Amino acid sequence: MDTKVVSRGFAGSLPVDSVQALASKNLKNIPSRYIRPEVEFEVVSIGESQQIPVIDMSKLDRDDEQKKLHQACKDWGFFQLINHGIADEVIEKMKIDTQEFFKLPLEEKLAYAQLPNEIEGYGQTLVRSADQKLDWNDMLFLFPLPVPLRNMRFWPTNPPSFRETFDKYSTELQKVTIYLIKRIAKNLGTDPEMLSSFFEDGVQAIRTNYYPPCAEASKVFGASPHSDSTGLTLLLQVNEVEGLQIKKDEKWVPVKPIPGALIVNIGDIIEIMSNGEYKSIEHRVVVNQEKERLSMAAFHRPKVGTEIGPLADLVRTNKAQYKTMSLEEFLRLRLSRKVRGKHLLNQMKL
Ligand SMILES: O=C(O)CCC(=O)C(=O)O
Repeated sequence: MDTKVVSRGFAGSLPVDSVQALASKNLKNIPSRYIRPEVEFEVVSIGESQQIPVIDMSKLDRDDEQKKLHQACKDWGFFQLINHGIADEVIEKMKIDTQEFFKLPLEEKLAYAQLPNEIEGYGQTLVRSADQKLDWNDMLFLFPLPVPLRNMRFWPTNPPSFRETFDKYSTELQKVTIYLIKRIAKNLGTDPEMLSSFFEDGVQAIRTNYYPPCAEASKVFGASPHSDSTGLTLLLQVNEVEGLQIKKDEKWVPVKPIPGALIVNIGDIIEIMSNGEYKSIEHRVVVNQEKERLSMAAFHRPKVGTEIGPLADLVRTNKAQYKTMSLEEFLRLRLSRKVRGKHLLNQMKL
């Protein structure tokens, strides 16, 4: 497999300081590169009624739950998934090992640091220029699937169980993804086996985010507003501290984590393949003044060689709304600039 296709060789990031190390200095005023005044001024919804839908995976063989899934994908692009079938022990162990990794001294974490021209490893997301504003976040970015793509150089060996835990967790997420993709295909009126075949042996990337507490929390982003260039993203809130907000009707809606649930969102690739019926929603992360927050975002993309474009079944009577291009071209476009809102989808529109 050509590993360059997914990350390597064209996705470099300029090295910047660890945010965790910066936060440990307890500075009253943080460096101006992190200050984003717009965070404070945009409207955040406070209504309890505006909460993302909850989908029960164990009931998806029933028509009513299947319809609920359709509405969730259409109206929200986000839902919380309960009864997903991943054993509590697998999730709990993943949470513990992740927290243990970020507790290691900086020098130990730096053994897994990103290399020039690669996004994999411990570091920050796509820093392209010396004056680019920065997110208040450190991350560990790995490609667990397909297996030949793994670069074990970046997989922590401390805590000692990390690799095994991560391998199990990634395999379980892949199974959930395939199941959901089939259910989504059914709702879209396309062949579930055909759509899921793109995602079997698909490219899975897991980004583990560490957001330290921040003295000027109301002025920074943990993650700048963006949509995901994936098919589906499955997010685990590792320590259940709130921070994720999604854009709905021009307001930011905070997502209240449900213990044990996974947060699922439609990515740009499913928006394109569904010819716009489902939407990939912009989201962002705000940080906390006192508490650290950890999350794991698992991005599921089709396998290398898949054409990214509206599915033929869905454009028989409707005009195609998006261009078609290879996954490789699509990812080059994605990685060619810093993450900003829905700019990638806008470039794909016809
Ligand atoms: O931390 C979160 O809740 C979301 C993270 C996210 O959007 C990302 O890693 O792309």
